[in-house]
Amino acid sequence: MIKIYGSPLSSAGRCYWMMEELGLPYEQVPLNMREKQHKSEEYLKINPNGKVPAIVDGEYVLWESMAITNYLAKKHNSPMAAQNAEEEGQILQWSFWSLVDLQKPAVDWLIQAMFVPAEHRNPNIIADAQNVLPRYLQVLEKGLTGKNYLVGNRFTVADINVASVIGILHALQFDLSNYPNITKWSQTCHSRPAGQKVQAMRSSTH
Ligand SMILES: N[C@@H](CCC(=O)N[C@@H](CS)C(=O)NCC(=O)O)C(=O)O
Repeated sequence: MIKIYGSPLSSAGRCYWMMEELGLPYEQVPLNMREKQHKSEEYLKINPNGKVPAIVDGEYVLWESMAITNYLAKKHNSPMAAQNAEEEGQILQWSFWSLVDLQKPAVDWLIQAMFVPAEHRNPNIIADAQNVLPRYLQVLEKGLTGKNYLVGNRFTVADINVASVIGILHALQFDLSNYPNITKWSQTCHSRPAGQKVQAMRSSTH
């Protein structure tokens, strides 16, 4: 059975979401980050970056969360995978963009707000994130104009990848009321049974 390394609270969450969408069995290997299990010699053989997630699917090993969601959809011939080169380009466009541009400020803010003790918090990092996020959110808002989903008029890997990044903003209680398209689409994505299941997994994870 496929093994997914990393807690649903981490970037592994989007891989669990994909597996739940596919309705396939998997084994969760959460790894205790406080005990540095993600830096163990054994785990570094799976992901030499010492980060989660990673998957082991038989003999096949893969890391990078969005490469994993893409692989899983394609491997299982899901309609969530790209059906042609144009769709593939768009799925990768939104995925790379969300990881490189959108997630960076969101995670910087999340780390300050949730993991750095108040006395060591750097308000400039939070202010910088709050400053830059609207620029990216406007791109997504525009990209969703007149559309229910990002690519191909159906729920795809792109929606899981980008909506999981928007999930970080929900965790930060970021006010998305200026972005009606994002709000509606995110609600559509996160309210899917698989999205709800992963949310429940997150809530029961410490
Ligand atoms: N781009 C990578 C990022 C992976 C990543 O930064 N994971 C975090 C948890 S969300 C991690 O393992 N951090 C531990 C560390 O950096 O030591 C992906 O999407 O898979």
